[in-house]
Amino acid sequence: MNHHTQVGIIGAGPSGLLLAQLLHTQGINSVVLENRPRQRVESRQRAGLLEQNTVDRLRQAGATDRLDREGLVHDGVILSYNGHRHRIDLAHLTGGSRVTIYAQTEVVKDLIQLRLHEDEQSILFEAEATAIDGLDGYAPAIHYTHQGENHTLICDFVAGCDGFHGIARQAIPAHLTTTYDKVYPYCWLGILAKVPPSTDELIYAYHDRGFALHSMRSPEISRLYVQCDVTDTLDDWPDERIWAELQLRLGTAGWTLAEGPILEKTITPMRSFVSEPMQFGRLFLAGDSAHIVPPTGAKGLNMAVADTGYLFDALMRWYQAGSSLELDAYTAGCMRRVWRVQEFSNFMTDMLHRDSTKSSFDAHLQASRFNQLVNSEAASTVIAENYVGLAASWATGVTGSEHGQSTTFHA
Ligand code: RFL
Ligand code: PHB
Repeated sequence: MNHHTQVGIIGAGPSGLLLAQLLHTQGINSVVLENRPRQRVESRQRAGLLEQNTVDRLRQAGATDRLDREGLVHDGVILSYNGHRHRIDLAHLTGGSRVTIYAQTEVVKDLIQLRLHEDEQSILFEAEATAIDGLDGYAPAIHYTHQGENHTLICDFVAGCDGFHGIARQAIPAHLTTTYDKVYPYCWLGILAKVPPSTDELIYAYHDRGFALHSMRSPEISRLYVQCDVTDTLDDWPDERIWAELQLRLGTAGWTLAEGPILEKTITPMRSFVSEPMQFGRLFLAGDSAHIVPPTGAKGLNMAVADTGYLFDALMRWYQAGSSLELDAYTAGCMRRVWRVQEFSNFMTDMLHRDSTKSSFDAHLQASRFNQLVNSEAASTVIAENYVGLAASWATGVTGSEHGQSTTFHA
């Protein structure tokens, strides 16, 4: 079957779903193709921290009713070095900016519910995009399989919101693409535990035994992570070992970590990745399909939302004013922010993890960064500004990445 929509969106992660909903608010129709079942998409444990920019975009999409009720607003964050804690007062250091703890699973559930409530055909689950063609013409096509049959979705534009393992990035000719990649020599083991958080604010801990993070999902559920080896499997980490390491790494005098039943465990590899350009003809990539960051800076979801917001604004300039200027400048506009966020995520990752491959000289430099943080408000301010999210001007500034190679978009 062939059918038509204005914007064909591959992937029902945060970027694809948010784009669909934002477009809907402006009367632009779209179809989201998602290869996984709805239940799977709604239950993948991932991000938990939203920048103010992200909350603002969700509000623009009309998707904040539950977030406003259930989101936990945090004014500060704690960094710990072998048990010595240093609080970064986000609100004070950034002139009032804060972050909100609200799980990606809930963002995704809210967006799916909103979209399907308005149009039940607007998201097709278990619909796998297999190829994209016609990107240099006026009517690109996404070929996909759904319920055992082949279909073609013809659209004005294709949004590649299909994550790191999707097909959209591959549709950009290899000779036009440059990729940058860094894989870290450690992983995160993440748990979801049925126990009230032992802290009001997130604790990121460097310890000589490795990194740990105390985050949360709600007043009843904690989310915690420990650094583990790249060769580790879940069998290497029985519950008792996880709690023992968390106690040691997060511990400080006069404080104990409450333990509870572990509901879920996963191991996540850590990588930094950028692919340029983020566009080719009428295809635009957003989110993890174009870039990955290690989770230490809590930026993946927030960058996905920032790209999506930028793409939405550019598409609206096209549909409402007939201007392709913003679409032409999409890669350059995104890359400026992408590289800043890459640097911040890499900095946080390097500062907070134990890396046995480092020279003792580099290990001393790493330790010295904590001393600077404790002694210099300016150093804490830099972290605070990046952590709460870059000002909108990073996304829309007049200069993009010097290395960006935006493909000219033809009307
Ligand atoms: P997603 O969420 O990967 O969604 C892509 C969707 O595309 C579908 N798909 C296809 N559909 C149809 N046809 C095909 N051929 C397809 N190929 C793929 C997939 O099934 C999927 O549903 O990408 P998106 O929308 O760009 O969103 C990115 C975010 O999910 C990601 O950056 C964050 O989760 C990263 N992240 C964090 N980000 C934050 O901002 N704050 C955090 O606190 C944070 N913590 C984390 C994280 C990621 C983690 N893991 C597991 C990688 C913590 C962890 C542990
Ligand atoms: C989370 O709550 O899952 C979380 C929070 C902060 C991070 C990474 C993950 O940096």
